[in-house]
Amino acid sequence: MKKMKFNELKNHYNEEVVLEGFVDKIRDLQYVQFVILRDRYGKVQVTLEKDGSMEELNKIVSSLTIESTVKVTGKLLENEKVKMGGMEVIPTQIEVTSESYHELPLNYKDMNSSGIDTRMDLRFLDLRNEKNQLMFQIQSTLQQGMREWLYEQDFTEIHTPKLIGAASESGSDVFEVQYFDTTAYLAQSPQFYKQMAMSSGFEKVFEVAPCFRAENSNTNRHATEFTSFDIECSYIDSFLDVMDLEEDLLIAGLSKVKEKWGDKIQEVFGKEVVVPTKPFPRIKLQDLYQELKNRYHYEIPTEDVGDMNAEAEKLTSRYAMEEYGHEFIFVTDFSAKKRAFYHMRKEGIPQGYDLIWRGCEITTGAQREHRYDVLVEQAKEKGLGKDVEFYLEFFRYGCPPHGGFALGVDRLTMLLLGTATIKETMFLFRGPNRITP
Ligand code: AMO
Repeated sequence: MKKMKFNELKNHYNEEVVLEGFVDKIRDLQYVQFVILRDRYGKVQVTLEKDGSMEELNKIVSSLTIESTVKVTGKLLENEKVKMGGMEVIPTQIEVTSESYHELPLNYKDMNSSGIDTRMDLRFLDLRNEKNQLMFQIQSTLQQGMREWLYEQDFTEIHTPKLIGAASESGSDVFEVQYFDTTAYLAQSPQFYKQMAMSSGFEKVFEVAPCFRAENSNTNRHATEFTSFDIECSYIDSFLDVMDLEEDLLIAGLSKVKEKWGDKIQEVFGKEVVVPTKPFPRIKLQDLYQELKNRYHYEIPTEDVGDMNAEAEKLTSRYAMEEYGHEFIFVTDFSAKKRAFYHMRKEGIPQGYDLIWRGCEITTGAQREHRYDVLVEQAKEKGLGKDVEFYLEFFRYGCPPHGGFALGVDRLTMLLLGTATIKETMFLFRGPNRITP
């Protein structure tokens, strides 16, 4: 007898089926018992008459508790009167495979009944919520779409170490860990190693992996550990090639999501999945400042000059929609002071960009400085010494011109589905005040 998922049942009326799932609801009435089972695909009703023909099973159901898991064998019947999919199962066997002993500490079916922190504490239950389950299926599809596209373009998926001997982005914001009798650090990004792959002649690589940031920021978009979708490729002519590549990658990911989940996202999250058109609008930072000033009377505060901040990002998206009817916009020509030392510069201007989507930065990308002497100077200028010595070696024996970018997967999901915080779109959130469960 075949074990079936609940979305396959429609083709098996009048057959014996085996179903496994959680007990979602029980109605124990005078003459009949109903048990609603739930698996990740849906719900199905199990119906038991109390006419003496199945007393043993009636007893099992009488002592059954909500959220236990069961294995039910029985006959699947079509029954128009049953609201739940017009079908029911008449059981011949019920086996309780795991008993839920206690009243649930979280009403996971109603997300508004608990605060976000309680939900995070009890995330294993919170994730039983249908909307949450859907969120991770969608995130998975998004990554599948992007991965498939990269494989088609002949990219190699790599895995770089997360335990490293020196800071990988900047000296600050790095977690130290004791490593035998020395100190190691958690990788802030795979930046140096994906560039190493270019020096090694890999030409096109990507990695989907955790990044660790010791930033004490409690915003809706920051986590201390997040998943980064990192890309690097060789023999580019300029950072414009990197931007073109990112456009195609996002179009591939969002097309896949729209095709599979577009209607469901609209229904459950009230968000339209818009597959963007190429090219995405592009604007230089100084021109953007001018637009924000003229249109919205916004002036970038002194400490952020040469860079963006959360408010500027929000207004930038508004500008992109009003001016171009586009959800995405690339911002280029940041100040060298505000950008990493490994960005190539032309006449002092970093050859890189940020990509803004729905009011939030989702990517930093750039052409990298691959000329050893120049790179050494730029590292020195940022006060980086010993920490980057191993990295600088990558550029001494020939290294193709190259560039790349990183997309935050959790942030992307947050913006795609319009959740209030990144905590909701992470399997388990990690922040300054949370490293459990
Ligand atoms: P950057 O630091 O801008 O660039 O990070 C790239 C993208 O990762 C996401 N991100 C975050 N998501 C959640 N919580 C955080 N604390 C967090 N920090 C960053 C964002 C961001 O745009 N090495 C470069 C990339 C490159 O040049 O290839 C880097 O790490 O979506």
